[in-house]
Amino acid sequence: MQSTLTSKQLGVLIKNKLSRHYGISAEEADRKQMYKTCARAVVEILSDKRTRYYQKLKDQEKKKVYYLCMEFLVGRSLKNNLYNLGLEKEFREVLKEWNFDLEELYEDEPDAGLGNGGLGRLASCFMDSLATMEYPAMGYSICYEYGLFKQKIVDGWQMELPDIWLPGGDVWLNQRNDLAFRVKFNGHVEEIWTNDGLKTNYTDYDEVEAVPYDMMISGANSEGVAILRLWRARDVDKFDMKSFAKGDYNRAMNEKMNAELICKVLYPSDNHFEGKTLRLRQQYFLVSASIQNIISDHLQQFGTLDNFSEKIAIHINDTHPALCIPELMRILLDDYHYSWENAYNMVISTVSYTNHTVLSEALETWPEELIKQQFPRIYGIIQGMNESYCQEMWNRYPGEWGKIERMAIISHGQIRMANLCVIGSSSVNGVSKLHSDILKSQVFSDFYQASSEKFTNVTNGFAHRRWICQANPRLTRLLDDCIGEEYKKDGRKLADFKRYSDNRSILRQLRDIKLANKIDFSNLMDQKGVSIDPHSIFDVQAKRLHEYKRQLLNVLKIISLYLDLKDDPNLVMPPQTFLFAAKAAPGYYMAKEVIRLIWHLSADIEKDPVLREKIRVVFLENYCVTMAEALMPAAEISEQISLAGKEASGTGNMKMMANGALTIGTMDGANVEIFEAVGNENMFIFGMSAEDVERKWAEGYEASSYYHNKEKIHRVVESLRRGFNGESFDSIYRYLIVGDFGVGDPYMCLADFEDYLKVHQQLLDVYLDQHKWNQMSLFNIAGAERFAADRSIMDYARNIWNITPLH
Ligand code: 26V
Repeated sequence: MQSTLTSKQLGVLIKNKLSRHYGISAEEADRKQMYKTCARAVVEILSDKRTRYYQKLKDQEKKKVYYLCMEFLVGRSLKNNLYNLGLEKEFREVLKEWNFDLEELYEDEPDAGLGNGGLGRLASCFMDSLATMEYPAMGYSICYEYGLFKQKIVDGWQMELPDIWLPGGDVWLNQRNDLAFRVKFNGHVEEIWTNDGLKTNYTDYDEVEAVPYDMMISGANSEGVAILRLWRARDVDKFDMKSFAKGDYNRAMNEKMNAELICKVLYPSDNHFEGKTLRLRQQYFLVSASIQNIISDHLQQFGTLDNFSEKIAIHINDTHPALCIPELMRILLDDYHYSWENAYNMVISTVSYTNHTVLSEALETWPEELIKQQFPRIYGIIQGMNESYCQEMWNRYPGEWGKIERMAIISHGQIRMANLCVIGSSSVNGVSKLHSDILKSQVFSDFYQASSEKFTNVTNGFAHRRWICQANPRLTRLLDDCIGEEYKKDGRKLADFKRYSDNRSILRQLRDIKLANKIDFSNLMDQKGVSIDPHSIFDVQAKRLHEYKRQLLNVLKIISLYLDLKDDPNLVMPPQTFLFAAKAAPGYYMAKEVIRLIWHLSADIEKDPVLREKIRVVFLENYCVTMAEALMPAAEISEQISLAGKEASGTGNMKMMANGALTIGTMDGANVEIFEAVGNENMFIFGMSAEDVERKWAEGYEASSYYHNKEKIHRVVESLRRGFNGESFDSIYRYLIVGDFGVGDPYMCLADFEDYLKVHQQLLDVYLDQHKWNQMSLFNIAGAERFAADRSIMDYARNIWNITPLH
């Protein structure tokens, strides 16, 4: 329910907090103090709400879901919680009395950037839906001291700076010392025979303490509150008093593990696996603390674990929390003495797994030796699972060594986390129809043959209240007027907006809204010293920088326009601004080269007053959730141009369509379902399909043949060697034509180039017909109906977790 606090009560609450924390009055507070105080007031309101909600859930003994994820890309919390609590108006009024502007206070909050991109933002959108729809749920992750790095571009080079979010972000965290658990690493395991059979004895281990910090997320207009529990590591006090008494302070401290290191920083790489020991320790730390917490909660409520899988669903978001499978086994076996078979069945029926990528370089495999050294008992359990599964498959497929080898958890000294997840869970899903099909037919084809019932699809979604209602208030007002407010609770109602597709006044309003949002965005960028013409077309590619996402293909298209204009400065072309926003993983050379290319191309164009009138390139530094919230409402063209078969889903594509942008894209990930939703006439599809791509590889792809035979391609690629703004890009030229295997770039930019250019031109032609464009835009907003995260969560709840909401 919406909170029923009056402005007056709120005023008292804020004044009390100011006095308690700072000993000052409202008139004396500065903006930072006021932001923190408002946040503290919201936390108090949320705590009360949570207490009531959790009591009800407990009384009903409802089944709960625990969502484990190494990343939650939360962004800001104040605005979202005030919106969801229905308290924005009251806060605004109270603050105004003291001459504070709520919108300005929002700007004082740092983003909680505890994630890399799609995976972590999805997890955060899901928390919002779980709370809003009142599903019993809790998220678990790590409280990184530094989130995803801050990006600075210096002369085209990406620099990474630490993201110091806790001063300012910490007000949302509620430390729970009462719920600390110990996590054990290293040491030795012995098996000993006792009267009760074989027992394991774990000795010489190192310990750290895991302390939870809870972040509460209010449901929108509901009684629900979701808790995101973030673990921090703390040294277990093993202070050696004897050494200290002798004056040997160093030795006295030696026993410490330096636990804080575990939670120091989020690994900044997405879709690329690096086998770093600290990362593995982070993963086990998350998993062990969370599973211990889940078990102790369950025992407190039910006094037995016999009904564990009836009452609990554990979801692992990608393979990163995969060790929760052997960890749960370990506790059931060693601490609660279940038989191997019973424990195994309990684990499988509790756990479900989502895969988020098919890129082979992203698949996690850890050396057996490392797992053995770090978590010897867990290693033993993985071995046991591997043996029993291989045996089972051997009985089913006698003699099929190759197949069994592919399905094994352990192979060639490596532990394959994806196989562990498939074997150790009852459900495996991809994140779009196409992606789930590829999982079945390629990545997990053997498993699909063996256990087809495990495999399913849940297409991703986005928190539409955040990404439409909060980010785009102008569009929200128009929607409210046209279709009422029901769509806020039920995203599917957005489809009603289609009724207005022939209403000229509404279409004009849509255009005005887009322009106003573009002006807002330009003003925002102006403050950062970036000038953007709000009357040019905003063509946006905003996502992590990765070869498979093909920002380079977009650049090649722009270079082609650039060369056309150099040849004929009088060429008629509507003015376009190409906006790029992307962070590259710090060690990813080619991604950083592409940023450098974008930057120098931009500088080159800026120097030419004729060119600048028609095409401009802007690299938006430090893309983050907060910037996305300003950018999505201003986007007119949404670039979703990954090589087909590679982008698992994409979610930026959904956010931009919902804000009225038209997609130019390939038939990849959720683009396929966007296409189903809006039809060919409301989208610009180009390039090879996933099947075409497979065929092309089988036939033999050679980038150089495009380069030699296609004049336009040749011209564009050549220009890379000559360079831009005085910088040559020979590295990219070689990447495109030669690549690592002599056949050119593995993501086939050149193969899709001509079609891309052609379709981009068609798009520009349509843009000139504003009526038609606005109509298409409207169909996209309405078509976003099926991409509300609420719908994804309902799919998970019904088909995978088997949970029901409070009401
Ligand atoms: C892998 C690794 C390897 C170890 C270091 C840290 C790290 C972080 C992330 C990953 C895998 C990331 C996979 C991912 O983000 N996939 C994206 O998931 C989105 C939500 O499902 C989806 O929309 C995107 O298409 C997909 O690329």
